[in-house]
Amino acid sequence: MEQVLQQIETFKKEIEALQIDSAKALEEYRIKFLGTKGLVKSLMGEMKNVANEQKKAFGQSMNEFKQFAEAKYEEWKALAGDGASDTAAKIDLSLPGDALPIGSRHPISLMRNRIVNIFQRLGFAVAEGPEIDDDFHNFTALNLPENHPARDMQDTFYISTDPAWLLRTHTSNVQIHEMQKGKLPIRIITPGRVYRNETISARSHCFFHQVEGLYVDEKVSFADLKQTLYFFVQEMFGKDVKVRFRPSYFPFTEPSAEMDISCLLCNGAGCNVCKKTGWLEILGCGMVHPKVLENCGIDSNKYSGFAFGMGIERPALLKYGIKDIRLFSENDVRFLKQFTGAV
Ligand code: 2NL
Repeated sequence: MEQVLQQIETFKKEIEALQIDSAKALEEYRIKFLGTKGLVKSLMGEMKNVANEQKKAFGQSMNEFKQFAEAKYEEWKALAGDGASDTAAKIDLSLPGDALPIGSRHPISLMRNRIVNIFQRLGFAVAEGPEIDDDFHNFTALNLPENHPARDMQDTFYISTDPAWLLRTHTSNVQIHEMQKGKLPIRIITPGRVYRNETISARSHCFFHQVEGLYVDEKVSFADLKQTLYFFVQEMFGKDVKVRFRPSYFPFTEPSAEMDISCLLCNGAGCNVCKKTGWLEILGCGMVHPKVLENCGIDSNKYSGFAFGMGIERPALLKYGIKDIRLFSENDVRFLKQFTGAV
């Protein structure tokens, strides 16, 4: 018994004298004294050799020693932070922290923000809505007839067919929701992700991004539409860019048009990007079909509106000289970090 008590005193002195200054030293200490094969455990094992009347006193000394050794361990561990640091007690808390590496915005976000910003300056508000929606908000309200090819399983991801819930194929569903609220006038821009059942390639993907716009008020005209989009193009691509409108067809607008800009790369002379035409198609637009207004409970005799829609991927490919649309969704850091600092 005496011998063991002396041992305890010796160990106490040893611990007092220790200089724990690294996570490694701390771990060595833990193993030596507190581990399953450590000294505390093995001294405890001496209990069986102690005379019965001394067991109580021995137990008390042992407990005290164990608590002392554990307290020391906790003290050092606290000094070393989470124990991963190698400097333990030497940490200088007054030093500035390590700067976090600055991330970069995704090129799709950059392009979306540029587009949205221009329309915000014209008084358009950003509206968002669900990526999963019902058949009415994605198709029926937009005057897409029951047998329209866009409704085909080949083109649309259905979550259920009866009733039909789907991944939206355009952000028009957001505009339908907004019109249903019945608060007029409406001047909104709806950026977001959309889904189509397409084979993934360098040029197309099964999800991509769109910005649509909608302006509904009394006496909104096609002239308003043209001037709004003309302003957008000048802000986006510069004052020298030329614009043309071509007649087109969408079930949800009448009349409908597509807007081209003079090719940014060859300035209209004809190159590979514009397929020798000198023009790039950038958006579709038109006057909101009266049936669409009525489907949303808006009086089409009193109100009219214009709408437009454009993809984000294509202008981003053009602006940043990217050759493969799949890079946008692979999240390869080597690709993404090239946009550090871009706005
Ligand atoms: C394109 C063409 C377009 C619209 C989208 C729209 C929305 C409502 C009512 C009427 Cl709620 N129209 N959106 C109109 C014309 C064209 O998108 O080529 N997009 C990439």
